[in-house]
Amino acid sequence: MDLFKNETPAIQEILPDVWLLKSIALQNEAIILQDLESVILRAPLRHMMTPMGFAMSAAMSNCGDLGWVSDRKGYRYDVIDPNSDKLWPSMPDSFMQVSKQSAYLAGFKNFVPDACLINQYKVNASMGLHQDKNEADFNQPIVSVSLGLPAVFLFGGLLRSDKPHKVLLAHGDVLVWGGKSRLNFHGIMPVKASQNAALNTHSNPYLKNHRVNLTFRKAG
Ligand code: MD6
Ligand code: FE
Repeated sequence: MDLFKNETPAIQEILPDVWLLKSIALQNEAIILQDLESVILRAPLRHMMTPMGFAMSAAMSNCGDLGWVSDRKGYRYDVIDPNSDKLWPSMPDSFMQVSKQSAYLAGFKNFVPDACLINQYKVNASMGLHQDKNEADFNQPIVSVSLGLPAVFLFGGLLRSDKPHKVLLAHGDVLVWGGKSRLNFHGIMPVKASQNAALNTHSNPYLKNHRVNLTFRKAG
């Protein structure tokens, strides 16, 4: 599969060791959306419980060898979907391709994800500031693909109290992040209903009302 045809996508290091690849996932959009639909048919989106006992605002699922789960016992990666007691769906080739290619372009030449967390946000859903630290090797980057409604990504520092930068993530954008930023706090501002039609480069009715984020990691 030729991901990039003749175009070189715009890649920018927007903050130290944080790369934004604008629109890169649009090149394989149709197959990514089709694969997303089949994954969530097999492992439906659900609102996981935080260790404190609150339902998370984003609905989640996973594919790949490992899935990120949260419940009263804490956060962890598990090979089993607790809702079905089966393995998570395998990682589709289109997901593998876009994540490896994006990591490669950001300088991570041997990134092979074993986990893809799927977050679905309805209007007003958000994600509080957190660190990603359940993974085994912090030298591996994280690759994050945004689909559907745009969102403001908050990118803070190593302390929860550090004032975050704001980054607009639109449909098809990929963020790759690692190195000295790997453990920085980050979150998602409440997602707004579509206002700027120019950011809706798709015609998918589901994506007009939802933001979906695919977060790829080498977790194990
Ligand atoms: C989201 N993403 O974009 C939530 N974490 O919906 C994350 O929490 C995240 O996008 C680490 C690296 C990239 C991310
Ligand atoms: Fe995160």
